[in-house]
Amino acid sequence: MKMRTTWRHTALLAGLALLTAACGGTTKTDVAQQQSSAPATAASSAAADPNASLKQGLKIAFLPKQVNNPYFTIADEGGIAAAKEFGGEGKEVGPSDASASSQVSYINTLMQQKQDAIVISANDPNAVVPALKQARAAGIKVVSYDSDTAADGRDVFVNQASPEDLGRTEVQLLAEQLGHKGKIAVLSATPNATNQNTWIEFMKDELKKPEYKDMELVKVAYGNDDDQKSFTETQGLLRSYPDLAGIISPTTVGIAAAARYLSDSPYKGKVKLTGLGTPNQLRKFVKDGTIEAFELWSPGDLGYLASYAAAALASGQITGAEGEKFKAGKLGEYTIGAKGEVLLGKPTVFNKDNIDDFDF
Ligand code: RAM
Repeated sequence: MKMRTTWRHTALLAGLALLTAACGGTTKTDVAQQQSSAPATAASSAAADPNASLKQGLKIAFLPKQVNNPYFTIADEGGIAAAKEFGGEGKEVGPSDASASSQVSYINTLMQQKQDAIVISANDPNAVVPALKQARAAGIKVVSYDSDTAADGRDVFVNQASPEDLGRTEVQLLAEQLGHKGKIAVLSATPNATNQNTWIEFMKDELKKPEYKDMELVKVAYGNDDDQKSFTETQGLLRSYPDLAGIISPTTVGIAAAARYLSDSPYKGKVKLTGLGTPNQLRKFVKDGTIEAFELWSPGDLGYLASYAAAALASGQITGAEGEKFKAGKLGEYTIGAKGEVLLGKPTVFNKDNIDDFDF
């Protein structure tokens, strides 16, 4: 990744261009918006000691939705780098598929290993909860990042961006490219993914506004964060709806597969594609005209922030209650919002003018 100052500067400029209208001016210390509609987390009864220093030698395990996903590789590298900074030890473990129950056996193993904290992106908000509850009862702190668990599965949720902004801006990005007309589809991750499902709800809500009266969401398809399945689902969408005008794929796996399919088909440049992807995976599709614009946050910063949140919990600095503050190294200070949520910040919109400024 480029130097931090470059990232911040470019992200700011790019973000301003398209996000201003949709964003309510939140900052990283504002109350985080909820990703799921789960009830509030009961913060631990132990009192937080804001002056406690971070313990040395903390063992922090990252459990992504799946390990063979470049997005999570970057996020977890960020988290492991943070652990090194605070004198801890980070590692990534996880399944190769993003199915609902694939993470449970990993949680059990991490519990046996007496990790100090588990940082998890949940494939299913509920399937992981019984195992996580056991881990928490054994004194392990749990931070969800990227995709939340039900509230009783974790202490803190580190949310990458406001889900409302993400859902609405995805629709806005596509609508601009379509002249606000035509049939559209969503190519999502797994049917149970908390993050994608929350964003899709906001997309549907955005589409209710009068300016989208000539746009119709015809289908939500699921590529399961599997490259081949996402590719086949894209093919299927175009077969079922030959007059499809656009696709939103709010998953880095989905958008890369859809772009590959479209770029090699007569639909290239005609069927518009947007969503959430990494600049390195999508650069060639922006350059060849398959994609005009897409969004993402910094995955490395997400993992880094989640790692510091885990360390602050494991050191007794915070308990996950609203209003508590902790320091996240180079990212500065964060405040825990309602329902135990911490918000990383705003995503960046990438297009042909700025994509070469990013390397991740
Ligand atoms: C995929 C995963 C992840 C999501 C990104 C945008 O890598 O589904 O959860 O946040 O896409």
